[in-house]
Amino acid sequence: MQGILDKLKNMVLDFNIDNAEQTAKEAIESGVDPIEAANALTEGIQIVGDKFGTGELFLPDLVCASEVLKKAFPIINTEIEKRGEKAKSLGKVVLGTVFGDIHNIGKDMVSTLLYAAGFEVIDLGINVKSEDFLKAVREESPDILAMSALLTTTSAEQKNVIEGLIKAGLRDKVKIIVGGSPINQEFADLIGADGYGATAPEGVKMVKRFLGLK
Ligand code: B12
Repeated sequence: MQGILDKLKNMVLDFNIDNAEQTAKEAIESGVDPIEAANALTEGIQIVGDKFGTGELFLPDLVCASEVLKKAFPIINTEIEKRGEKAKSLGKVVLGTVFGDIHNIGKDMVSTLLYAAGFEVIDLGINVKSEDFLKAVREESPDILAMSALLTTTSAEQKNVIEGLIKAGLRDKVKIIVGGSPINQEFADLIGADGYGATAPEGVKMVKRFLGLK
């Protein structure tokens, strides 16, 4: 199994867009745990992101690596969903990446794992304006609002949304969880979120805890 996991990670590091779908299918056919497969892809993109951060790689490299993920993740996510428990809805989650931010891969992983765990997920997508989060909370009455932000600049948008909910008298109607690479527990506390998850599985655990589920 380690061989196919390394192959997934290396295809991100090698920007191997052409083989991405085929390798993802191969991984699924090999019987590997699809969550481990997703983690292998994540490890690869994190290395690329770090190298971009240190100036060793450039924006086109980031774009190519994310193209690999865009092709491989839907195949892996479909398998995670297939293996999930979809019998009944355990609760409703509204989810999105905040305004100004187009990173969707981590947000999609949170969405997939929540869905596979049995939650109804209303995914508002990327670059979601504060008013659209508010509208969804008002109209959908979710149990949980989950926000993702990958840029230091856009993480402040999570605070705007929470302030908007307070002003609209909706804050107490929903539990709010936040995540994304620049976020930590301290930031979550500072902006008045109810929880912070460093990973998608942590997010699922937190949602279950908030709803009194095991
Ligand atoms: C891929 C990528 C891109 C792709 C995005 C493609 C896409 N469709 O998403 C592209 C090339 C488009 C891109 C663009 C940019 N990017 Co970019 N990108 C990345 C990269 C390499 C990986 C992100 C990713 O997908 N990771 C894999 C997923 C699975 O991980 P994740 O998103 O962190 O999610 C996990 C957890 O954080 C958590 N999680 C995420 N959200 C949530 C939400 C909740 C509620 C919970 C509980 C958990 C949770 O669960 C996930 C899985 O366990 C990161 C590097 C990094 N280390 O994050 C840089 C990075 C985020 N990008 C960065 C930058 C600077 C940019 C640009 C500004 C570059 C530019 N000059 O144009 C633009 C901004 C565009 C915009 N307006 O949003 C910086 C941000 C620096 C900062 N702190 O502000 C980073 C950190 C790179 C770096 N080291 O400098 N990027």
